[in-house]
Amino acid sequence: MSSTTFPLSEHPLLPFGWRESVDAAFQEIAADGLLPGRVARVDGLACDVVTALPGELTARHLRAQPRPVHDLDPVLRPCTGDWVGLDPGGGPQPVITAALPRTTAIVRASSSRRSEGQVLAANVDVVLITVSLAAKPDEGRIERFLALAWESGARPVVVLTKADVGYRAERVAGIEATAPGASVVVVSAHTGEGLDAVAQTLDGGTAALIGQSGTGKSTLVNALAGEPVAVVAPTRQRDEKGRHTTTARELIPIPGGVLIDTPGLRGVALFGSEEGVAQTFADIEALALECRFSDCAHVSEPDCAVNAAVADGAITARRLASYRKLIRENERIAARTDARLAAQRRREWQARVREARPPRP
Ligand SMILES: Nc1nc2c(ncn2[C@@H]2O[C@H](COP(=O)(O)OP(=O)(O)O)[C@@H](O)[C@H]2O)c(=O)[nH]1
Ligand SMILES: [Mg+2]
Ligand SMILES: [Zn+2]
Repeated sequence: MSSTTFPLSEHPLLPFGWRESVDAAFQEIAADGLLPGRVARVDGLACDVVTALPGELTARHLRAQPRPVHDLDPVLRPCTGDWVGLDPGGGPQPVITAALPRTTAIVRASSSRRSEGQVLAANVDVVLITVSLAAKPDEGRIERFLALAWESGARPVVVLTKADVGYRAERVAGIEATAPGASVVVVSAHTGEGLDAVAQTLDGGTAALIGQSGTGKSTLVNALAGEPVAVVAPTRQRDEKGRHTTTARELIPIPGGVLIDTPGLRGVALFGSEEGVAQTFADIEALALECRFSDCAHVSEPDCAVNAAVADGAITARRLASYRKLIRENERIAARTDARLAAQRRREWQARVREARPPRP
């Protein structure tokens, strides 16, 4: 079976994000007789994959021929949201032997081995960053999530949850100021407020939810799906240190798009996000162009436009400190070859995808 078996408008994977660009990209690997699918969850070396066949397949992945896409770099292993080609005939279990180049990827430093990257989700159009209004917002953490989101290549949207218990106009305004260029949506899964606005940001595409655990991601997924989907049925896994952790990631079709729920993240360490940090702090970067010295560090230089903005209250001292901190963090990561290589590869994929895109009619 190949992707050409179905007309685009009737493809069984439409609810999972199948679209013209995916269809076109699969034409190439369909020639090898591979079954197209999308990774719905990863559990060690096993991946749950949705395909045109009914139900979910559990497939293995390996360093495979003819397209050796998955080598030992964890960033290149299949992750939720990947479009893959399965060899259905290679034994008792289908094997993932190819993957489409990713259009976007949310990559953080692996929590236990900071020198490795970990992809939280791939091929997402939107990153929904959930922040609970029921607690005092941690702006530095929001900026960190935003840097990760901008770096992924997807559109960040800050979703302020639990408006029914925590709405405060000044809280919302404060968060808007930390997220220039991103949309900010206020929701309550309990009252239904803002759900349509969140759904509209998907524009028919795929959105990954990231945010601290307890901020209401799974509740939001259920509310958007309109039914309790089994998103919080965590699979028991061992992490790299052998401890049991609960991790579950799922690809969930909703009316008007696809959601990827990710496990709650206690923290996010950046993994090569220079661009992402620059976009997160676009306000500071724009001001820096007005500094007298082009290499101004915005500390005590004369005619520093950034410090002038801090002095007159346009930028908070906290935000400037956060900007500096994330830049330093990136510099430390950039000093490590493996992270540099991974960033390089990510750029290469993105370039390949851009080249592969069919010209617009
Ligand atoms: N009041 C209120 N509580 C919510 C809302 N959304 C989620 N919660 C509660 O917040 C807690 C964590 O929600 P959950 O969806 O598991 O968060 P996750 O860890 O981000 O997936 C649960 O007790 C929910 O009932 C909301 O809109 N309003
Ligand atoms: Mg959850
Ligand atoms: Zn300056």
